[in-house]
This record gives sequence, structure tokens and C-alpha cells, in this order.
Amino acid sequence: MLRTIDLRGTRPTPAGMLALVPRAATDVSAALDAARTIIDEVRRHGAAALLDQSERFDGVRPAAVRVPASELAAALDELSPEVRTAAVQTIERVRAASAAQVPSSQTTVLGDGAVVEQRWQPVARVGLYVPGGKAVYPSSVIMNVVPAQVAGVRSIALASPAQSGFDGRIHPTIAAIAALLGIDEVYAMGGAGAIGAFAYGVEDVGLAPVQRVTGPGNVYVAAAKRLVQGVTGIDAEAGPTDILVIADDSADADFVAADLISQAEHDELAASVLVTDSPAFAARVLERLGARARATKHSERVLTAIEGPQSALVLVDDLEQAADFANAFGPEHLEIQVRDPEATLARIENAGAIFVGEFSPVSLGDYAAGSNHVLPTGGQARYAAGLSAATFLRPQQIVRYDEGALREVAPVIAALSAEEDLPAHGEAVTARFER
Ligand code: HSO
Ligand code: ZN
Repeated sequence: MLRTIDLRGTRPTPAGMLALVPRAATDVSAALDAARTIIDEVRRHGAAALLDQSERFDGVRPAAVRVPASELAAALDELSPEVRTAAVQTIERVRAASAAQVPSSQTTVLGDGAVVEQRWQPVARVGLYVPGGKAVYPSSVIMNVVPAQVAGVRSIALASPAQSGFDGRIHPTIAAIAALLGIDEVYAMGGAGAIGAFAYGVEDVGLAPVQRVTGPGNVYVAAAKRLVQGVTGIDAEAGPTDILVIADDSADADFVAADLISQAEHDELAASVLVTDSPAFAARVLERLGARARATKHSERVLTAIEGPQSALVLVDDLEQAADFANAFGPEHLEIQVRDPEATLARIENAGAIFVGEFSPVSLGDYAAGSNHVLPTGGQARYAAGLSAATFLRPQQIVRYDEGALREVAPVIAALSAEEDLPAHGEAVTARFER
């Protein structure tokens, strides 16, 4: 069961609090050497390397790296009407929320004839990785593709590992959702090799390099993403999922237990953390947690996750301390189930996504809220953000000064360029006023 950490009457530092509930160690740096070798193989041998790697790591050799359009169309034809309807609804909601995230351009007038503008430019081409190992998540295809489309990315490629259970084809539901979203450039490739293929391109399958790679994956995918930075952009490195619930005695213990279990269902290494100021409420949650964990389908996985050192019940003096703990932990998912949720929300600085009130469980956000479920894990929420249209947009500054405005700041440029011993910088300005 969840181990208890009693912070009442203590004031640990943020680093001290974080150390009390360490995330499961997925050592990305230990996977770097292997990922580097795999990427090098792809750079040197192209498609042949990717096919070999599928055989080695996924236990099956796909017929081709590029998934034929006919296979995507057939997969969509075979998609069950229930899943298709659900996918369409999720797409609509994520599209609406993503569209609202596109920032508008800004113009700053710094004086007569002196204007700096900022516009948002989509990256031209992105590669979206959809894992196919122990977890196959068609919903993640939607969460990756839709914000890229909304941002105006012109070219979107998708990669997912060949599946031995499907004769080397990618998972049919992933193929179907890709087709539903209008994505026709799909590759049966996985792991670090797929990330390398996206970053450097693979000429013999007509795969052009991308400018940003996104999507979750295992530790080798995370290592590969770390390695290709500088060649291409990436989103946050994905690790095991986590949920932190701040609740007081007004919350429903059964709802909280159900939510803690919902994310533990993903992974033995998932972290489920309850932070509360009420020992009596905590006792009720523990009771419901035990009952639900034993009864649920993936009971063993859930029990391993909630019994792991990455999961805990944290007792605090008050909800201010609860918010401090959440900020130190930087949860991927934060639920606030207290009498006055807005007051707690106002104290939160670090969280991938925040779910307010008892009818906003994390699994709503996983599928149907309209928010994105690709979120920073492992405490990265302290400095990183989840996927959104902004992930695929870059702010670009545009400078428009006229003669009078340049003349006005000429002394600033002269002084600073002289100080930096870069006189040609100053001369580029004075040249304009010598005639
Ligand atoms: N909770 C996961 C996303 C997911 N859940 C996909 C179900 N399918 C990470 O945010
Ligand atoms: Zn989930």
C-alpha cells in the first residue's frame, strides 16, 4: 500500500521534499551509447538498418519501412464505429482547444518609425513518434497530430514500431487514426532508430529530415531525442507517468482512490501521490485504494506502482504546504479536490496539467477534455510544458526602423559596439548617415 510520509510540523526545502518521493530511476544517460550506435546504423545504412532493427528489437521484419496508403485506408475501414466516433469527438475537442492556443502576433512601437513585431511561425516539418511496445495508445496519435495541424505545420510524418502480432504492420488502430487525421506519411519503425531517421532523414525511403520530433517512448527513444537535439528540436523527454492529488476532507475518498489507480495502471514505475491535511480522509482513501487495486484488471501492475518508492501518501499541516509539495514535485498531472480549489490553484506553479474539482479526473484529460495528454513527466513540469499548438510554433521578431528612428539610436550602437571592440558594427550605422 502507499507508504506514508508525515511532513506535519516540518518545513523541508523543495529539494528535500523532492528527495522524499523520488521518481523511478529511468537512466536516460545509461542508454545514450546504445542509442548513438543505433542512430549511426540508420545514418549509414538507411532502410536496411531500420528493417534490421525492427527484427532485432520488435521481433518482426516489416515488408517495407513506408506504410502503404492502402494499408492506412484499410485500417480506417476496419475501425469499429464506437472507436471511430470517440476518436472524432476527441479530435474536435483537442482541435478547438489547440486553436485557441495559437498566439497572436504582437507589435511594439518603440518610438517614431521604430517598430518591433513578433509573429508565430510554424515549423515546416515534424516527426511524431507513437510507441508500440507494452502500451499502444491511439489517443496519443490525436494528441500529437492535432496541435501540429492547428499550428499550420505543412508536413507531418508519423512513426510507430512494426508489431509482431500484426505480421510486421504497425498497430491497425494507430494506422486508422492516422488515416482519420489525414496523415499519409507513416513509417513502420521504432525506438532510437526512428528518432534518428526523423532527425537525419532516410533517403532510400524518401523520408526527409524533420525540424522537430515529438512523442513519448521508452528510455532509448528518450536517449535518442537527447542525442539529436541541435540537429532537430524535440519535446520533453517522456518517462513514467505520474499523478499527484491534493485533497482535503471534503473530497470523495473513492474518487481519489480511483484516480490514483487510473495512472498507476500505465506502468509499474508510475507514481501515484496523495497529499492531504486530513489523516482521517487519508485512511478512507487507503481503504478504497486497497479494494480498487485488488479488483481492477491490471491489479498486479497497479499494486507494484502504488507500493513503489515513487508513490506516497504525504500528510501536511495545511493546503499551503500541500501546494509547496506539489510545486517541488512538479507533477505531470495535478488534481485539486478541496473545498476552495481556486485558492490552491493560485498557489500552484509547477504542473503539466491541472484538474480542478471532483468531476475533472485525469482520465478525462487523457481522452476527451480537449486538453493535451502529452505532458512533462519526471518533474520536468518545473521547467517544461505539455504539447500544444505552441510546441510547433516559433516566435520570430521582425524589425522595422526608418531613417529617423535609426539616427536616434545610433549613439547607443556606437557606444556598445566600441565597448565590444566591434567597430564595423558601428560603421554599418554611420555609413548610412555619411552621404
Ligand atoms: N495518462 C497518459 C496518457 C494516456 N492515458 C494515454 C491513456 N492513454 C499520460 O499522460
Ligand atoms: Zn493515462
